[in-house]
Amino acid sequence: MRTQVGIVGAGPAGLLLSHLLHLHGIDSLVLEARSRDYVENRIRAGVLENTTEDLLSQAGVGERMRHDGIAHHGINLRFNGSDHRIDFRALTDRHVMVYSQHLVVQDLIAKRLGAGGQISFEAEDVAVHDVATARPRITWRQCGREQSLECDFIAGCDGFHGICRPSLPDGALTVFERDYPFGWLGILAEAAPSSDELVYVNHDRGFALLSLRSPTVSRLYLQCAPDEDLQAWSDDRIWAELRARTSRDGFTLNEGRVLQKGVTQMRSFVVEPMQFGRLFLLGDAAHIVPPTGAKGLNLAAADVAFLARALHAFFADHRTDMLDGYSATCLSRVWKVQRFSAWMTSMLHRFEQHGGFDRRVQLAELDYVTGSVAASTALAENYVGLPL
Ligand code: RFL
Ligand code: PHB
Repeated sequence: MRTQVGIVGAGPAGLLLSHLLHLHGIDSLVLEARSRDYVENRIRAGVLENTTEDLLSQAGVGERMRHDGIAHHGINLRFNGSDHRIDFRALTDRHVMVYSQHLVVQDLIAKRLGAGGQISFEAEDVAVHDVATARPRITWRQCGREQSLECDFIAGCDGFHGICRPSLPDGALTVFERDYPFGWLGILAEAAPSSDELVYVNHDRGFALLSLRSPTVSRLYLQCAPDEDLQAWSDDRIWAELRARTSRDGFTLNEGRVLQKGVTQMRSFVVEPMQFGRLFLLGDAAHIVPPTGAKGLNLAAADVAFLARALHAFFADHRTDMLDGYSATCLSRVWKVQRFSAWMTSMLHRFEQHGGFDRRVQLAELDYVTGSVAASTALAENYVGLPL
């Protein structure tokens, strides 16, 4: 088999890349380890930058998002028992869109399959070969049969635990990382959102986040130990902790049936460069941000936009300059987003090692960010998304 771009991974990065390439008349084949049902129902991100929303709309996959998504024109930072709103509309004239990642994935799969695109789900033992040559290959097993795909380029869109990054030779990549001494315990609950907009809470007991998925479903998070044992968290204990951390005069937390719970590790991670020979890394395969800035999916979409443009320049005009610049172009955005995500994380979480001095500096930072137009604008323009 042969295609122009072999794509490993049918997460948002791989699917969006396949779709944008199709719009440029470039062939691709997507190989995904999991089933279609699994990837279409994997609950993850919920906040799309204005930049990502525009990208999806311009690519013709924004119809359901525009109908069912909820535009948010601000967020609230809650500390010392009161709310401080960051008004995106007033500060940037832009907004974010609350629309679940799994719906983005469903929309992209429907679009690709509808246009005759090829996605091989449940591909086993995917491996990449000869990436330093002009004829890279991908092999895998499908329903017990060995398969091989020759391509011009390979896009590694297989997430943090994928095979593309680890297949590169030792020393090809430099890793930059930071682990955090906490995780997030997240729940999806059948409860109307307690607030119209997201609330990020800094509390002496630890961080909490009130988010939502729809007018009847809330998404809520609590800072916890990185290796927190979910068994120790009954639904009652989760609600009691959420009530304690989010309390504010006049605020009532809406509670309901817990539909799903899980613990997420917090990590900042980047590899440089994001390319080796004819293998390009995109999204979580190349970088991870802690979720506090709601950036992971958005950063993946930005990588895709850059690579799609570069591949178009290559196939349409034989230009290699944009492919050569892919890693540097992406990394300049990646590091700004890393900075923002690490900053939001350090401003909002409880750090065990903090003494009274550090805690007061943290509260002063929140007070400054919410009190200064310059500082709130800096938060707002990063949250709604820096221009591509
Ligand atoms: P994905 O989504 O991990 O997709 C990778 C795909 O590759 C497949 N795969 C393989 N396929 C073939 N062969 C192999 N050997 C393979 N190994 C893996 C996987 O099955 C999968 O289908 O990476 P991608 O496309 O780069 O997308 C990244 C985003 O998924 C991620 O950054 C976000 O979900 C992060 N994130 C958030 N991002 C936001 O922008 N806004 C948010 O509000 C937000 N909230 C979150 C988040 C991530 C979370 N978790 C669970 C990590 C909240 C949470 C709790
Ligand atoms: C979510 O709704 O899942 C969500 C929202 C904002 C974040 C992270 C996750 O910063």
